[in-house]
Amino acid sequence: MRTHPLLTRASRAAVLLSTAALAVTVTGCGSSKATEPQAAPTPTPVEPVRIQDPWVKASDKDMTAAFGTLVNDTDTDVTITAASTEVSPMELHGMVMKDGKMVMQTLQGGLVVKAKTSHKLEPGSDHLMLMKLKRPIPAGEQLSFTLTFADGKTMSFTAVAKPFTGARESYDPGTSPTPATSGQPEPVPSRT
Ligand SMILES: [Cu+2]
Repeated sequence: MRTHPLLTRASRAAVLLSTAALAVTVTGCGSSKATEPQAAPTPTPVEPVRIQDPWVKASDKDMTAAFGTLVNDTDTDVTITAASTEVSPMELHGMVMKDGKMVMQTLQGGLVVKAKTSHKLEPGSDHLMLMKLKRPIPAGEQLSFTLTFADGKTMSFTAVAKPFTGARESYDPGTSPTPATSGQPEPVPSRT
């Protein structure tokens, strides 16, 4: 059986045509999909509070504190409910007058930074307390801290350790100062 040359050519053309049509359809579809903007979420991190000049009191004792100026640029009060760092459990402390002297005390209800104001954390005033240091904090060391806010958001910052000899606050309520545990160096994790 012989195929008619004309028919063969015609059918081949038809095949070519349909292939071309298919190709056009495919590219058309693909390109339309590609150009469609997939509205990439551009997160604009609005930190409720920023901290200026953060620093930690260098310490060879088992307690120390972190300071700095908390700045709230927003229109709403911001409450810091917790602070954390890897070398110590932390508390939010304020100073109260007790029996004629200033003692530090846990801030009940957190540390509030009022709207459009700055709140100074400094020796003798509110501070971020490091309660039981695992190791001494030498001057010059950089420590990372994380603040947690009432809405669950967090903010991290790095503070440098500075020598500071003033403001030897005593801690209320009557926690007996525990002598720094000696001779138990933490195992240093080796990074290979
Ligand atoms: Cu304190």
